[in-house]
Amino acid sequence: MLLVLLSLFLAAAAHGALVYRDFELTAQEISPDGFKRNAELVNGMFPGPVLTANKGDVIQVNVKNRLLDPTMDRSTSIHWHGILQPRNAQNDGASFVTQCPIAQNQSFLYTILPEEQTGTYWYHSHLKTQYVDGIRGALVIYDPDDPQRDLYDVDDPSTIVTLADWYHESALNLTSKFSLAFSYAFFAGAPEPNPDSGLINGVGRYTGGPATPWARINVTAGKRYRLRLIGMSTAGAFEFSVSNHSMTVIEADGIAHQPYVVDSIPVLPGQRYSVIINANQTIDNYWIGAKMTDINPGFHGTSPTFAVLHYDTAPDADPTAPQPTGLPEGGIEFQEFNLIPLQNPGAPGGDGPADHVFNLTFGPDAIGHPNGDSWLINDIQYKSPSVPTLLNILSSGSSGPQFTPSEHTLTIQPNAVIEIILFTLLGGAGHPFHLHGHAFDVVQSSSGGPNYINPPRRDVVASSGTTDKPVRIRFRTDNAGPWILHCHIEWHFTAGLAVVFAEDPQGIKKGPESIHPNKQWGQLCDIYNKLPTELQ
Ligand SMILES: *[C@@H]1O[C@H](CO)[C@@H](O)[C@H](O)[C@H]1NC(C)=O
Ligand SMILES: *[C@@H]1O[C@H](CO)[C@@H](O)[C@H](O)[C@H]1NC(C)=O
Ligand SMILES: *[C@@H]1O[C@H](CO)[C@@H](O)[C@H](O)[C@H]1NC(C)=O
Ligand SMILES: *[C@@H]1O[C@H](CO)[C@@H](O)[C@H](O)[C@H]1NC(C)=O
Ligand SMILES: *[C@@H]1O[C@H](CO)[C@@H](O)[C@H](O)[C@H]1NC(C)=O
Ligand SMILES: *[C@@H]1O[C@H](CO)[C@@H](O)[C@H](O)[C@H]1NC(C)=O
Ligand SMILES: [Cu+2]
Repeated sequence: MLLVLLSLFLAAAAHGALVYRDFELTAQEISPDGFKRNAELVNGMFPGPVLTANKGDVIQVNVKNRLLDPTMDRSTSIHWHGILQPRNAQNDGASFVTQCPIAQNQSFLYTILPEEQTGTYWYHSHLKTQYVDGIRGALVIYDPDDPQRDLYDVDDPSTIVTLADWYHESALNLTSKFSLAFSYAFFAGAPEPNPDSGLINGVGRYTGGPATPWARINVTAGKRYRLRLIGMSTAGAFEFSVSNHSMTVIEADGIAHQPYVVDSIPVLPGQRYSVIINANQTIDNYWIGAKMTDINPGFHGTSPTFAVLHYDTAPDADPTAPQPTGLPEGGIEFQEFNLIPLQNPGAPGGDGPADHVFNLTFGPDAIGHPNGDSWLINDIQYKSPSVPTLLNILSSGSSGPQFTPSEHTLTIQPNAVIEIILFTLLGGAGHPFHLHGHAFDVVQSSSGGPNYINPPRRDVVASSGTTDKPVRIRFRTDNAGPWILHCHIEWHFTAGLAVVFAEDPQGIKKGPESIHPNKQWGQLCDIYNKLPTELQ
């Protein structure tokens, strides 16, 4: 224990600072789109406070659970999305995978070790659908020696652009409504809750609602801005563009990529991009557009989601030009497959066969199945175990951990090339699959491939599956821990669209990669398991 602490502080001393923050979670009334509702907030804010650090820093966040509103989840856990957490899975924050939830009135100190990672990340509750109700915010790790620094002039918290969807009722309220109304297809088929609005930097409007002032991003003519786009929505996908300004993409999901000029870019739940905007147009106000759509065929259409790019000395007003509706005419549409990683490109295993291939076929179990209310992967609906996967592994005997069929946990060995095929008979637009513990190479995406030489590298991929072009991703097992792979549409995730990879269970228990949770972590389950059901 002492040793772990000591090495932590030595690590901080050797590389950077110790960044400490208090996150107090409370339920409070807010009205980001003009509609008042109770939401679950970090330090009273939506989005939560921006968490920034520099490369090499150690981040500690003390999460204090003061969630008292009975119409929302009152336990919690926080995931640091995209941070790989080597030898530190106990701080990944995924409920029932790497920890038991933090009970009401309890606190938990997360120690996050980004080590060499830099770029754009975010944090959010990882308990059921809780982040639908709030608890989400930006996490940015700046690189003082960014190899692409000469491409932009400004990169600070004012250039962070969060894209979120928003509902006028709590996730639990929506869940009960939808399961009553659609007994055959709770969140599995078309009927699932649609967001009421899209929010840019926590501000938006809903159809028929008041004219809430749009968020503004201020620029000075002649400067180049690194906008850090963060898709922190729960179902809605955004098509992002800035009128009269092209964008140069230089980062996807924390990984630097070669500059790629586009005019609009889709940002799905969980995805992030850095795009450079050159403020070289006539001094004026310009629309920032983020058309929100959803994969759901029952979705009520698009939602008007805008912000204003305001040049210094231009009037303090909205643009007078028409609002953009997506890709401008003749513009270049982003294609994921054109992204090339800046450093060490190339898929693990090259064009040779992977050591293990997992063919994950997914789809809803709904129509025609009277009890179907689920999403399945290879015919299994993921259900959280009562003993978190990490605790199960750490407390297992010499014969290794046992997993029940519904915790759909696949064991993978260290130093192997893993390929995952994400396949759905549904086709259509994408389900954004996110893997914890690894960034992966997208050797085949819906827009092209295969490419083993320099495919895009990221941590959320849209699996728009057609029969001949399923998405294929690859990673090398160099990070012992239990890592969940799940759809980032929260309604799908809670309905079972997930699997867990138990990576190197032996290595988790002993050896140089082993994981040593502290006493506070060890007490989480004891406290949580004693809670009355309605507080769990
Ligand atoms: C948490 O504290 C509140 C008062 O602040 C109390 O009403 C509630 O019962 C407490 N919850 C638990 C689980 O102890
Ligand atoms: C949930 O529904 C209840 C009952 O209609 C209502 O009182 C409450 O305000 C709702 N809560 C939220 C956050 O939507
Ligand atoms: C942008 O500039 C205006 C003044 O034109 C100021 O009122 C506003 O607070 C600024 N917004 C941000 C996000 O800095
Ligand atoms: C912005 O682009 C539109 C459409 O191409 C054009 O009509 C308009 O003049 C441009 N605005 C400015 C200020 O350049
Ligand atoms: C503005 O900047 C963009 C991106 O750097 C560039 O392609 C374009 O030519 C510039 N336009 C003007 C009018 O300087
Ligand atoms: C993956 O599984 C699906 C459904 O069983 C099957 O149609 C497909 O051919 C499989 N793909 C590969 C590459 O094995
Ligand atoms: Cu999905």
